[in-house]
Amino acid sequence: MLVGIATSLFGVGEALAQSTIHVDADATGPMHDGSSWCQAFTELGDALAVAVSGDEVLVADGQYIPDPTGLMNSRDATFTLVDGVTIQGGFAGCGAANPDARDTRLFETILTGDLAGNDTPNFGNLSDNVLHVVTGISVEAATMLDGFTIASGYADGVCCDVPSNGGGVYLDNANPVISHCRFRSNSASRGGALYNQGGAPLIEHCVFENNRADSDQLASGGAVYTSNGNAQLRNCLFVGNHSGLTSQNPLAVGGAVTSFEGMTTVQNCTFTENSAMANGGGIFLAGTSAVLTVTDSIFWDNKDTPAMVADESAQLVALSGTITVDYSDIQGLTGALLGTGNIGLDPLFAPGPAGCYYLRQTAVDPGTQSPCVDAGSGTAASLWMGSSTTRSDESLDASTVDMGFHYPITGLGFILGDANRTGSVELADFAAFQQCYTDVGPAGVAPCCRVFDMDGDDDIDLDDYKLFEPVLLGP
Ligand SMILES: [Ca+2]
Ligand SMILES: [Ca+2]
Ligand SMILES: [Ca+2]
Ligand SMILES: [Ca+2]
Repeated sequence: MLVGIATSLFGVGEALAQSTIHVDADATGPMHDGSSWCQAFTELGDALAVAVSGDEVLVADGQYIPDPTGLMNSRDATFTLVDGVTIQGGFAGCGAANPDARDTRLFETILTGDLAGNDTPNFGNLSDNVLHVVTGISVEAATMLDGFTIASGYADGVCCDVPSNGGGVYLDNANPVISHCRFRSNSASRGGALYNQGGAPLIEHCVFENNRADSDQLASGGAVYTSNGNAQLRNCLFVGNHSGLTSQNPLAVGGAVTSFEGMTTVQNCTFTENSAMANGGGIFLAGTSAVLTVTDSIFWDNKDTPAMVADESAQLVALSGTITVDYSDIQGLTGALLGTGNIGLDPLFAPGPAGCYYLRQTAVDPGTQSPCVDAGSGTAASLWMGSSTTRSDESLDASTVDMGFHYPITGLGFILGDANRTGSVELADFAAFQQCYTDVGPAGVAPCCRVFDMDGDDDIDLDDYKLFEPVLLGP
């Protein structure tokens, strides 16, 4: 009897408090009301349809596609953020020993705009893809999207209406937190991965890789385009994003980011291998009252016209407006940007458990230490970087903050030669070794090839192969 009373009281309390709504593509049911991992909704859209402010939506690994049912144009399908609702991906879900276990790498949760499931590498077969994978309109700061891969949005409208902006995420006067997300293979005319109109989103701990702006003559912001807003970019990695890949887009600007009017704040971000056909391979700023504030960041090997050169203006440039940059590493630094604590030295990227853009450190690697270590504007702890790392052995950033993107702690360990980070060296790694071996030249070794510099002498040659082969074949 006492047990019965306790249960019913608990039930009442639960009904009044916030709800936790589960989503799992593999939920076994038989009910699918979101109440547990195996009774989860199998579609994210169904959970968002019933979520109200204060609810949390938890999503298990797998792939989720916006539902086009009932729409005149299937490409208008999108996941719409709900004000005050947090949406978190990366859970193990139904059937796992611990369904609440969370690891955004191990349990990758993908929101994709590829309705027909027919995309090919290098942006092939996009004509069926949704315009925006995620849409956020007028949501406030308690709204959160955390721990997802967002891929294959295609906002291919003609400049400059809504369908041309933000293939991955489209924000209109919205202030959400978007964190621990990975944006890849999204494209648009402006803001391939994310477009912000007038809002103040906080975008942190995100990786933007291989997104592009290219759909019309005025392509801009391969990864992010922010217009008349107050966007904060904190601890994000921008790598391999492009604005205008071909001569069809001769005016394309902002390989990684375009900031038009408003204020944009960039802290502890790394921009590398981004490019724009016209100006600003890293960041392009425009608008008479535009303000860009950059601290503790790295701009290296971003390129723009006339000859795809990685000089200072290819890293970040203002057509109009004001750039303030301090404690940052900028390739080709001329002094024209003024500021305090800036350097223009090779950041010496190093491979590690979760990627290619850690920093070389003498504590791990007997070679030269990256000039970006301990070169930032304050302590790591005071700048929200104290629980992440730039070191391949995953020691937390201590004392003065290091410049650039910080990786999360994975606990995976790291072995030289494991280019695809499976935890072992196998044939797939050998294929990558071959590509890196032929890649060697006067320009040096690409950051992701450094995983094969087995002897640590800054090249990939036969000496490295002699050390790689036994790891591949075993003793
Ligand atoms: Ca497709
Ligand atoms: Ca430090
Ligand atoms: Ca491997
Ligand atoms: Ca070597």
